[in-house]
Amino acid sequence: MSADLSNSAQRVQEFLREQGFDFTVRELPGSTRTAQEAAESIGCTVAQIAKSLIFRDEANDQPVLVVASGVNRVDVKKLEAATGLKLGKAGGSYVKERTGFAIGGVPPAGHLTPLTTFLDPDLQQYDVIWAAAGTPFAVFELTPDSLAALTGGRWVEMA
Ligand code: 5CA
Repeated sequence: MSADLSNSAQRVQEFLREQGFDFTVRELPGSTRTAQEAAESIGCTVAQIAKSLIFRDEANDQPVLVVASGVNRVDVKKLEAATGLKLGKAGGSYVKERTGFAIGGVPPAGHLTPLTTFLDPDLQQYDVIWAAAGTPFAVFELTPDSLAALTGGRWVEMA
Protein backbone atom coordinates (compact mmCIF):
# COMPACT_ATOMS: atom_id res chain seq x y z
CA MET A 1 0.00 0.00 0.00
CA SER A 2 1.59 3.24 1.10
CA ALA A 3 4.40 1.52 2.99
CA ASP A 4 6.93 2.53 0.37
CA LEU A 5 6.04 6.21 0.15
CA SER A 6 8.88 8.60 0.91
CA ASN A 7 8.72 10.39 4.26
CA SER A 8 7.17 13.63 3.02
CA ALA A 9 4.56 11.85 0.92
CA GLN A 10 3.75 9.54 3.81
CA ARG A 11 3.30 12.58 6.05
CA VAL A 12 0.73 13.98 3.61
CA GLN A 13 -1.03 10.63 3.29
CA GLU A 14 -1.34 10.35 7.08
CA PHE A 15 -2.61 13.91 7.39
CA LEU A 16 -5.30 13.24 4.79
CA ARG A 17 -6.38 10.05 6.56
CA GLU A 18 -6.44 11.80 9.93
CA GLN A 19 -8.69 14.45 8.47
CA GLY A 20 -11.08 11.74 7.31
CA PHE A 21 -10.33 11.84 3.58
CA ASP A 22 -9.71 8.62 1.70
CA PHE A 23 -7.43 10.12 -0.93
CA THR A 24 -4.55 7.94 -2.02
CA VAL A 25 -1.14 9.51 -2.40
CA ARG A 26 0.71 8.08 -5.37
CA GLU A 27 4.39 8.39 -6.11
CA LEU A 28 4.89 8.32 -9.84
CA PRO A 29 7.94 7.23 -11.81
CA GLY A 30 7.89 10.54 -13.67
CA SER A 31 8.42 14.01 -12.19
CA THR A 32 5.47 16.03 -10.89
CA ARG A 33 7.68 18.97 -9.92
CA THR A 34 5.92 21.44 -12.19
CA ALA A 35 2.29 21.53 -13.28
CA GLN A 36 3.37 20.66 -16.83
CA GLU A 37 5.46 17.69 -15.73
CA ALA A 38 2.76 16.53 -13.35
CA ALA A 39 0.15 16.54 -16.12
CA GLU A 40 2.45 14.52 -18.37
CA SER A 41 3.25 12.00 -15.64
CA ILE A 42 -0.39 11.63 -14.58
CA GLY A 43 -1.92 11.79 -18.05
CA CYS A 44 -4.31 14.66 -17.32
CA THR A 45 -4.51 18.21 -18.60
CA VAL A 46 -2.32 20.93 -17.09
CA ALA A 47 -5.53 22.77 -16.17
CA GLN A 48 -6.47 19.88 -13.86
CA ILE A 49 -3.29 20.32 -11.82
CA ALA A 50 -4.02 22.19 -8.60
CA LYS A 51 -0.73 23.95 -8.05
CA SER A 52 0.01 25.15 -4.53
CA LEU A 53 1.74 28.52 -4.45
CA ILE A 54 3.00 30.18 -1.30
CA PHE A 55 2.95 33.94 -0.85
CA ARG A 56 3.95 36.03 2.15
CA ASP A 57 1.41 38.25 3.91
CA GLU A 58 3.40 41.45 4.18
CA ALA A 59 1.39 42.65 7.18
CA ASN A 60 2.46 39.81 9.45
CA ASP A 61 5.02 37.73 7.53
CA GLN A 62 2.67 34.73 7.59
CA PRO A 63 2.47 32.33 4.64
CA VAL A 64 -0.62 32.43 2.44
CA LEU A 65 -1.51 29.49 0.23
CA VAL A 66 -2.98 29.95 -3.21
CA VAL A 67 -4.18 26.86 -5.05
CA ALA A 68 -4.49 27.60 -8.76
CA SER A 69 -5.18 25.75 -11.96
CA GLY A 70 -1.91 24.70 -13.60
CA VAL A 71 -2.64 26.76 -16.69
CA ASN A 72 -3.32 29.99 -14.82
CA ARG A 73 -0.97 32.74 -13.94
CA VAL A 74 -2.09 34.23 -10.63
CA ASP A 75 -2.82 37.94 -10.87
CA VAL A 76 -1.48 39.11 -7.50
CA LYS A 77 -3.07 42.56 -7.81
CA LYS A 78 -6.47 40.98 -8.41
CA LEU A 79 -6.00 38.64 -5.46
CA GLU A 80 -4.93 41.53 -3.24
CA ALA A 81 -7.95 43.57 -4.28
CA ALA A 82 -10.28 40.68 -3.49
CA THR A 83 -8.71 39.77 -0.15
CA GLY A 84 -7.43 43.06 1.20
CA LEU A 85 -4.03 41.50 1.75
CA LYS A 86 -0.66 42.72 0.56
CA LEU A 87 1.18 39.71 -0.78
CA GLY A 88 4.91 39.35 -1.24
CA LYS A 89 6.97 36.71 -2.96
CA ALA A 90 8.06 33.66 -1.02
CA GLY A 91 11.49 32.22 -1.65
CA GLY A 92 12.46 28.58 -1.45
CA SER A 93 13.80 28.67 2.11
CA TYR A 94 10.74 30.56 3.40
CA VAL A 95 8.45 27.99 1.78
CA LYS A 96 10.33 25.08 3.31
CA GLU A 97 10.58 26.68 6.76
CA ARG A 98 6.95 27.73 6.96
CA THR A 99 5.18 24.81 5.29
CA GLY A 100 7.54 21.93 5.99
CA PHE A 101 7.70 21.09 2.28
CA ALA A 102 10.07 22.09 -0.51
CA ILE A 103 8.93 23.88 -3.66
CA GLY A 104 7.80 21.39 -6.27
CA GLY A 105 6.03 19.21 -3.71
CA VAL A 106 4.04 21.66 -1.59
CA PRO A 107 0.64 20.08 -0.90
CA PRO A 108 -2.64 22.00 -0.47
CA ALA A 109 -2.91 20.96 3.20
CA GLY A 110 -0.95 19.21 5.93
CA HIS A 111 1.53 22.03 6.46
CA LEU A 112 3.33 22.76 9.73
CA THR A 113 0.47 25.08 10.60
CA PRO A 114 -2.87 25.62 8.85
CA LEU A 115 -2.56 28.36 6.24
CA THR A 116 -4.93 31.06 5.07
CA THR A 117 -5.95 29.65 1.70
CA PHE A 118 -7.46 30.98 -1.51
CA LEU A 119 -8.71 28.73 -4.30
CA ASP A 120 -8.90 29.38 -8.04
CA PRO A 121 -12.54 29.01 -9.23
CA ASP A 122 -11.26 27.76 -12.60
CA LEU A 123 -10.60 24.44 -10.85
CA GLN A 124 -14.34 24.03 -10.21
CA GLN A 125 -15.09 23.04 -13.80
CA TYR A 126 -13.31 19.67 -13.49
CA ASP A 127 -14.70 16.44 -12.05
CA VAL A 128 -11.27 15.52 -10.75
CA ILE A 129 -8.11 17.49 -10.15
CA TRP A 130 -4.65 16.53 -8.89
CA ALA A 131 -2.53 18.12 -6.21
CA ALA A 132 1.03 17.69 -4.98
CA ALA A 133 1.57 15.43 -1.99
CA GLY A 134 4.86 16.41 -0.41
CA THR A 135 7.50 15.57 -3.00
CA PRO A 136 8.17 16.31 -6.70
CA PHE A 137 6.94 12.79 -7.52
CA ALA A 138 3.88 12.53 -5.30
CA VAL A 139 0.30 13.53 -6.12
CA PHE A 140 -3.25 12.68 -5.14
CA GLU A 141 -6.53 12.92 -6.98
CA LEU A 142 -9.40 14.89 -5.47
CA THR A 143 -12.46 16.90 -6.43
CA PRO A 144 -12.89 20.67 -6.29
CA ASP A 145 -15.40 20.29 -3.45
CA SER A 146 -13.02 18.15 -1.46
CA LEU A 147 -10.23 20.67 -2.07
CA ALA A 148 -12.41 23.29 -0.41
CA ALA A 149 -13.28 20.96 2.46
CA LEU A 150 -9.67 19.91 2.95
CA THR A 151 -8.18 23.40 2.90
CA GLY A 152 -10.99 25.50 4.32
CA GLY A 153 -10.04 27.84 1.49
CA ARG A 154 -12.12 30.52 -0.12
CA TRP A 155 -12.82 30.62 -3.87
CA VAL A 156 -11.53 33.93 -5.19
CA GLU A 157 -11.09 35.10 -8.79
CA MET A 158 -7.35 35.33 -9.34
CA ALA A 159 -6.44 34.38 -12.89
N1 5CA B 1 4.12 19.38 -7.88
C1 5CA B 1 3.65 20.41 -8.78
C2 5CA B 1 2.16 20.45 -9.00
S1 5CA B 1 1.26 19.02 -8.59
C3 5CA B 1 4.02 21.70 -8.23
O1 5CA B 1 4.31 21.85 -7.06
N2 5CA B 1 3.92 22.67 -9.14
S2 5CA B 1 3.69 24.15 -8.68
O2 5CA B 1 3.56 24.91 -9.87
O3 5CA B 1 2.64 24.22 -7.73
O4 5CA B 1 4.97 24.50 -7.88
C4 5CA B 1 5.93 25.17 -8.42
C5 5CA B 1 5.69 26.56 -7.96
O5 5CA B 1 6.68 26.88 -7.04
C6 5CA B 1 5.82 27.57 -9.07
O6 5CA B 1 4.62 27.83 -9.73
C7 5CA B 1 6.30 28.78 -8.34
O7 5CA B 1 5.25 29.57 -7.84
C8 5CA B 1 7.02 28.21 -7.20
N3 5CA B 1 8.44 28.32 -7.42
C9 5CA B 1 9.21 27.63 -8.27
N4 5CA B 1 10.47 28.02 -8.18
C10 5CA B 1 10.52 28.98 -7.24
C11 5CA B 1 11.55 29.75 -6.66
N5 5CA B 1 12.81 29.64 -7.05
N6 5CA B 1 11.23 30.61 -5.70
C12 5CA B 1 9.98 30.72 -5.28
N7 5CA B 1 8.95 30.03 -5.79
C13 5CA B 1 9.23 29.17 -6.75
